[in-house]
Amino acid sequence: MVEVYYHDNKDTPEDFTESHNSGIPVTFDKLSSIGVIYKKITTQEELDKLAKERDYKNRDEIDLNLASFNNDIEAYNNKMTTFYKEHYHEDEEIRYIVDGEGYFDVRDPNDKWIRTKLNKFDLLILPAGIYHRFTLTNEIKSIKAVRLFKDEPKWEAINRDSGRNTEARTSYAQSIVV
Ligand code: KMT
Ligand code: NI
Repeated sequence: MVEVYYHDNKDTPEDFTESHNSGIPVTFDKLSSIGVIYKKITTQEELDKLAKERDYKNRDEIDLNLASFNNDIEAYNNKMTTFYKEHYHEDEEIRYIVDGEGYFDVRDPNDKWIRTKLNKFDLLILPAGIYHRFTLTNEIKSIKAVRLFKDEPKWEAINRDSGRNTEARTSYAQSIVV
C-alpha cells in the first residue's frame, strides 16, 4: 500500500534508506497540485491503456538490488548515492513498480521533501523539471520497476547542486504557485 508523508529531514549518509516519516501525511491532491500523479494499476490492460493515452510508446524494466550489480557492493552503493542525490530530468519520470519497494522523494513548493513509499502495483509520474531523489527501503533493498517513455528518453540527471537550470526546470518552477 502506498504511503505519502513529509520526510523528517533527519537522514544521514548511513540511514537514508530508513522511513524518516515525520508523521505528517500528504494527500494525493497535494501531490497532483505539484504535478505528481499517483495511480494504482493492477492489470496489464490498465497499464497499456495509460501508456496509450499518454503516448508512452516504449518501456523497459529496471531491476535494482545488490544482485543486479553482481554483488559488487561498491558499484551498488555508487548507484544508490547517485539516485539519492537531488536532481531533475528534462522528461517525465514514470515508474510502475512490479516487485520490491522504494522511496521517491519530491520537493513541495516550500522546498520541503514529500516522501512516497511505493510497492507492487503503484505507478508514479514525476513531471519534467521537478527536484526529486530515490532510494530503496532498508527492509527490502530491492525494486523492479517498468520505466515508460515516449521516444528517446532524456534521463540525464541534472543535479540541483550543479545550478544548471534548463527550460524544463524553469517552466516547471513557473507552473507551481506557492
Ligand atoms: C531516477 O532517475 O531517479 C530513477 O530512475 C530512480 C530509480 S527507478 C527504480
Ligand atoms: Ni530521477
